[in-house]
Formats: sequence, C-alpha cells, structure tokens
Amino acid sequence: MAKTVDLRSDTVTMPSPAMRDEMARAEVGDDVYREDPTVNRLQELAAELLGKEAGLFMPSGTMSNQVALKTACRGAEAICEAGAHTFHYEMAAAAARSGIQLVPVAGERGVLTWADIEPAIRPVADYYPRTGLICLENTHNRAGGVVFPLEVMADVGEKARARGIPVHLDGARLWNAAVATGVPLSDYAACTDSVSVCFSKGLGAPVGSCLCGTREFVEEAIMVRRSFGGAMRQAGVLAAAALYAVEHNVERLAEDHRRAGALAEGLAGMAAFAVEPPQTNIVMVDCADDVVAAPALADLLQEDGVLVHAVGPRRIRAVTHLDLDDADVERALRAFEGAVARLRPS
Ligand code: TLP
Repeated sequence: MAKTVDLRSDTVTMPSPAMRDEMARAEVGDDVYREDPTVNRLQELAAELLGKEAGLFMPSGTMSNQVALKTACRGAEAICEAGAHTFHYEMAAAAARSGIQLVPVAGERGVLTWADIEPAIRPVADYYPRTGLICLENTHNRAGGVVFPLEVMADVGEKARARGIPVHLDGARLWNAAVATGVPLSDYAACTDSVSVCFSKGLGAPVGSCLCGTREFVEEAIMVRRSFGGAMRQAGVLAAAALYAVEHNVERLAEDHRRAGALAEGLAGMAAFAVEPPQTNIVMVDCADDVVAAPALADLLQEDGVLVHAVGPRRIRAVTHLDLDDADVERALRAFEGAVARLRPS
C-alpha cells in the first residue's frame, strides 16, 4: 500500500532512529530536584539561543503558554491576536486555570501592531479590569505560518515596556521564522519578556517545549508548572530528543518551506483553489464556491491516502515537515486534482 501523506500538522513526525538512540543513551536524574543533567543542558541551550537568563522544559506548547500567562499576567486581562493558538486551542485554560480574561484583537494576517493593541489597553479605573499581558505568536498558525516582522515586534515590545505591560511570545514555530528570515531567535526574543518554543513541531521531537525568561520569572514558572501537574522526573529521555532536534533539524526547515511553496504553487494552478504563497511551512487552501465544503474535500483526500485538516468550512490547512519528500508533495497534488475531478465531474 502507498505511504500515507500526512499534511495535518508538523506534529505528526516520528522520532528517527538516531533521535531514539540519543533518548536511550540519555543521562537522567530526578528533575523535580533539578538533577536531570540532560534537561538542565536543554534548558541552558534554549535560554542561550533565545538570549534569556533561564529556560524551563515543559511537556507541551499549551502548558508552556499557560504557565507563562499565569506567571506573567499582572492583571485580569491579557490581549492576544484574534486567531491566536492561546485563544482558539487551549481550552479556555487562561480563564479556567488562571482567572485571566483573554481580549482577542484582530490583526492583519496574525500580526498585531501597536496601533491594533493600544486601544484594547484598559484605562486605569476602579470599574475596569487591568491589562496585565500582551501575547504575540510567531509564526502565526491560523494565519498560515505568517512571520511576525521583527520591526513590528520590536515596536510592540518597546511601547509595552514603557506602559509597564509584559509581553509573551508563543514561538511554537519561532525556528521557522528564524530560518525563513535569517533573523536570529534571540533578536525576536529580545522584543518580549517571555518566550515559549516547541521542539515537537517542525524540529521533529516527540514531546516538549521550553519557556524562557528571566531567572526570577522561571523560578516562579517552576511552581506554576508543578501546580498544573507538569513537573516531571527522569525527563532527560525526552530532553535528549529535543537536544537532538535542535542540533540536527533546524537548518533543514528550509526544505519544508520550499516544499510548502511547491505545494501552494501546484494548488494555485488549479481553478478550484485560492492559495497565498506560504512564508514558512503552513499552506492555507481556500476552496472556490462551486467546490463542496472543505470537510468533504478532506474526506476524499483521505480516501486517496492524503491527510489534511479542514480548518474552516472552505479552508484546508496543509503543513509540511521532515517526514515528507518531494514525491509526497507530488502525490498530494495529484490527490487534490483527483478529488476536484470527483467533486466537479465535467
Ligand atoms: N498547534 C497544533 C494544534 O493545536 C492546532 C497544530 O497542529 O498546529 N502554539 C502554537 C502556535 C501551535 O500551533 C501549537 C500547536 C501550540 C502552541 C501548542 O502546542 P502543543 O500541541 O505542544 O500543546
């Protein structure tokens, strides 16, 4: 049987034999006592790459964001972009776990400028909740892997600082932004107080994220992580996979971006679809009106061994990653063609 081409997410990759070897050989200890040398090494490396004082290994990007929100938010409201992962996919955890009301503000393709943010900041008054945090996302998932421009981040960071409002960056795919633009991770991270990065997206590790910030922030985040049930023991087996991912799988993200470009180009050539050229590894495909809804298209593609996500009634998301090659992209294109032909018999 032909291999399934799985474009649902870059989270679907399998740990390679070399990565598994590193995991098997990892030196470990009890991380609650801060005695796991591999976890410690990963946290130091992440902090160094992001130019922050300290890092904290987390089981997931969701927990990393939520721990950041609870640790950083010095008020009742946190401003985020209307399409933010934190708003759409984290189970209202900011409200449920931390008593934080998210204030979604629509940006242009996921990018929030200070002009977008400022009107949402509450004036100080007895009858208003206080704005305690601003959250940014780079790259932006729901906008289609859009890179948040460095100069816009820097402007937001500077103006937020002047207002005494901390800024958190959901950098689940910050490595994709860095590879696409050549801007070092630390330049992006310098614009915000805390940053969460994921090893389990494009970098191909099975598990793990890291939350970075000042030492003081991370000390507090350790307590919050534990209160969320995220303190781990011999987590070095997982950190070893993340270390391997950072050491071997960053530069190759450029291949994912190239393949996303090829996929988008092929789809844009089909009358049934409108596709923006992707900036990184996420392709958003909008179906024309006379094609059936995106979920039905996704079902037909699945019958042909190609998996995608219908993220809206007419929108499909396809994500490239390290378990795909050029032939898989070609196969996906043929499957889209076949599905359209079945939906619109001439
Ligand atoms: N996103 C997943 C789904 O939850 C949508 C995906 O397949 O893209 N921030 C961003 C920007 C993300 O895209 C994700 C994962 C997370 C945080 C959460 O990471 P995990 O899944 O490790 O909790």
